[in-house]
This record gives sequence, C-alpha cells and structure tokens, in this order.
Amino acid sequence: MKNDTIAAIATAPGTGGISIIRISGPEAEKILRSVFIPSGMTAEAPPESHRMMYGRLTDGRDTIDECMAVLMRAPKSYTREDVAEIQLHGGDFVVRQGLEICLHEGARLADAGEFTRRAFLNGRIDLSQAEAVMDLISARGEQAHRAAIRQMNGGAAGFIRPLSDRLYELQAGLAACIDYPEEISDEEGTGMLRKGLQDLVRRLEEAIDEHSSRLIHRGLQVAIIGRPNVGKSSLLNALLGEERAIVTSVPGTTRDMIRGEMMIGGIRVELTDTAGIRETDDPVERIGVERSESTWKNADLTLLVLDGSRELTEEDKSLLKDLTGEGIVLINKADLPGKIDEDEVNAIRPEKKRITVSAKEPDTLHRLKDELKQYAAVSDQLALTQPRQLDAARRAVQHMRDALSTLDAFTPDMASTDLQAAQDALSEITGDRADEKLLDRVFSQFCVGK
Ligand SMILES: Nc1nc2c(ncn2[C@@H]2O[C@H](COP(=O)(O)OP(=O)(O)OP(=O)(O)O)[C@@H](O)[C@H]2O)c(=O)[nH]1
Ligand SMILES: [Mg+2]
Repeated sequence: MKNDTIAAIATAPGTGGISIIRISGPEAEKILRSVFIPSGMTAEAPPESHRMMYGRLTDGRDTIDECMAVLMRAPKSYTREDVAEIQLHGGDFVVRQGLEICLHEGARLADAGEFTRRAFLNGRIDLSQAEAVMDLISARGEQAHRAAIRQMNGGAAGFIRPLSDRLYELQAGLAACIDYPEEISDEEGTGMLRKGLQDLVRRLEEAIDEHSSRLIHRGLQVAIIGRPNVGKSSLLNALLGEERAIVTSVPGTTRDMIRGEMMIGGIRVELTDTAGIRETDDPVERIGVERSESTWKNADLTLLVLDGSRELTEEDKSLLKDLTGEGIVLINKADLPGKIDEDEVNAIRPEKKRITVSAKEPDTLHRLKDELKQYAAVSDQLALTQPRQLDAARRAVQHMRDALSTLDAFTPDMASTDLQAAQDALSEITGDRADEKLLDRVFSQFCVGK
C-alpha cells in the first residue's frame, strides 16, 4: 500500500463559489503549514484538528487567495490519514495554482478515486460502501439516492456477511464428513449440507435483482415507436409537458431520436421519440428508421403508438407482431372519432396492455403514467446494487449449485473446492478478498479528488 501524500481538487471543474483542494497522507500537515498562513495565529503553532481556520494561501512570496483551511488528524478523517482541506474562491486559475504549490511542497497528484481507495484500504469502509459513495455522487433520482445511502450504511455487507458465515459453517460440516466418514452418516452429513446450500442459493437469488439495479443506474429506458404520423412526438411532448419534438401533419417529420427525461416514482425515466417506421426510398429517413429499430431493441419498455382515428394498416400490424418484449400499446387520438378495430389489435397481441390516450388532452395520460410507475418500481430492500456485486453473487450461486451436483455424485472433496470458490466470490462483494486488479477496476470509475 502506498504511503505517500496525495492531493487533488475535490470539487467539479469550472468556476463556482468555492473550490476545495484535498490533501491526504503523512505529509498533509506539513504541506498545509507551508502553503497556508492562518490569520491572527502564529504560523509556528500547530493547527488544532477539525477546526476551520481563516487565512491566506501563499507560494512563499505572493498571496494566491484568501481562504479557509482545516486539518483533520488521523484517524478521524475520510481516509483515516491526516487530511487537510483548503477552501478557495472557485476560479479555475486560482485552484490550479493552489494545487500546483501543494504538489511543489511534496504531494503527488491523486489518482481517480484514490482518497476513497485509502478509506477502504485503511478499513474505514468496505468495498460496497466505497461503490455507494460513487452511486451517491451520480444519483439522479430519489430511488438511486436512497439505495446509495442504504449501501453507505453497510447494506451489502450486512446482507452478505451472515450468508458468508453460514457458508463457513457448512464448509466446516463438509470437512467433518470428509475427515470422519465412519462417524457421520451420509444422510446426516450431506443431507444437512444440501438443505443449507439450497437455502443460501435461494437467498442470494432473491437478492440478484437485475431489473432494480439497472433502473437505479441507468433509469427506465422507454422507446416510443410507431408508423409515421400516429402522434409519437406529440405524446413525447405531452408527457414531458414541453414542446421538445417538432410536430407537423406531414408523415415522416421526425428523422432522428429525440430524448427527454422525467421522474416517475423517484426513478429517472428516459423517453426516446423515434422516426416513424415505414418502407422508404429517402436515404435520410431510412437511417432514421434504422435508429428507431435499434432504440427499440435497447429499450426496457416500448410504447407502440397506433392512430385510433384510422383503421389499422399493414405497417401497424407488422409492428404489433414485432412487439415481443416488454411493451404497451397506446391507442392515440382518442379525442377524434374512433375508427380502429381493437379486436384486430387484440388478435395479434392479446397479452399486451392497451391504453387509450390523446396527446391533445394530457389528462388522458394518467393511466399511462401509472403503468410507467409500476415498471419503474424498485425494491426497497435492495441489498446489492452494483452490476459488479450482482456478478459476484451470481458466481457464488453457480459454485454452490456445482457443489450440490458434486454432492449428488458422492464426491465431497470436489464439493469443498466449489464451496471455497463460492466463499471467495462472496468476499469480493465486500472486498474482504480483493486483489489490485479488482480495486483498480472499481476505483477507476471514480473522479479524481473523491
Ligand atoms: N386530434 C389529435 N391529433 C393528434 C394527436 N396526436 C397527434 N396528433 C396530430 O397528428 C399529427 C402527427 O403528429 P406527430 O406527433 O408529429 O406524429 P409522429 O408519430 O411523431 O409522426 P412522425 O414524426 O412523422 O413519425 C399532427 O398533426 C398532430 O397534431 C391527438 O391525440 N389528437
Ligand atoms: Mg415525430
């Protein structure tokens, strides 16, 4: 583990009210005292820990800024090392100069996520809590925020550690079966083991909630699809409550994807309006149609829009047939006399929900919004949120399943290898067992200064 002193700008780049330079490591106090002169105090007196000081930042000759600074002596700091933070006026030039002099005084520029990495390596937080810090910074909705706070409070470790302890017990039981085969009957030994493993597999599988994890990290991706002129762009505008997309009576108005965001039930919902899908000779429109199809393929949920004031066309039917994933059929233009034959729609897609709406009357969109809310529902008990954690949990389940089948084949030695592999996968989640490569992967996603 590196034991040098690191420094970085902890606030976002650009101008702002204040910016913060953060320094962590054994030289933090020395560097602070050589660049910061507290006002009204003699520079020789050691600064009091956790006390904000007013003074000026200097390169030894000139004043760089009037500022505030605080020293937090180890272990009561974010990294559990000595940490100094200097609050400067938030101008790009001032802050870069401030950082420059700290580096000149002996600090090294911190890598991405290095402060949090040190907090982890010094045992202040586990790996899932470190990831929660990142989730909290990037949270864009209430649900993502709530999940991050739960994780910061040890949600993942609180769930995984008891499972890991239970697995250790089972491992010990298996070892006893292997060492004293005469004294423990198969019935007794492997029977208990099998039950215990099945229970662990069940609990882990319940926690592998891919849908919720995706919702928290990338929001609900909704594609608005349909043939030209059915009112896709009008619906986007009505849902967003603003004139985002161009609407005209000319079929083929939208040529490119148009995105808009709304919050539903504390989850970010990203709506993508697309070019109307039809056969066309126009090369620009054809590219638009290809983009519509790829947006459709990548969406979590598709809103297939039909024009209720017209009869169903062959294009509509073909789109309905392709609506195989998660989707809702929207029958639009309900303010006009209806011509569509809903039985025909039902014959092709009986299993899909149908909602009648009018983009001209936003009040008709309530039921659609309620449906979206259901798709965006996230479990309140979510223990694992990061894709990395889900992946490790999935591997642990696989190893336990392998162990179960080796037990069936009466090869307990092999089962014990599988159980150890499952144990290792579980400890990756909390970082109780984490190699440099794993840490690099986790912390490289952070920003510098965090
Ligand atoms: N009466 C009525 N007209 C609507 C409704 N929704 C859309 N329209 C009209 O239908 C026409 C087409 O609307 P758009 O929203 O541009 O349709 P689109 O599906 O985006 O069309 P493309 O971009 O060409 O694929 C416009 O003249 C809209 O005013 C509705 O609910 N009621
Ligand atoms: Mg359009």
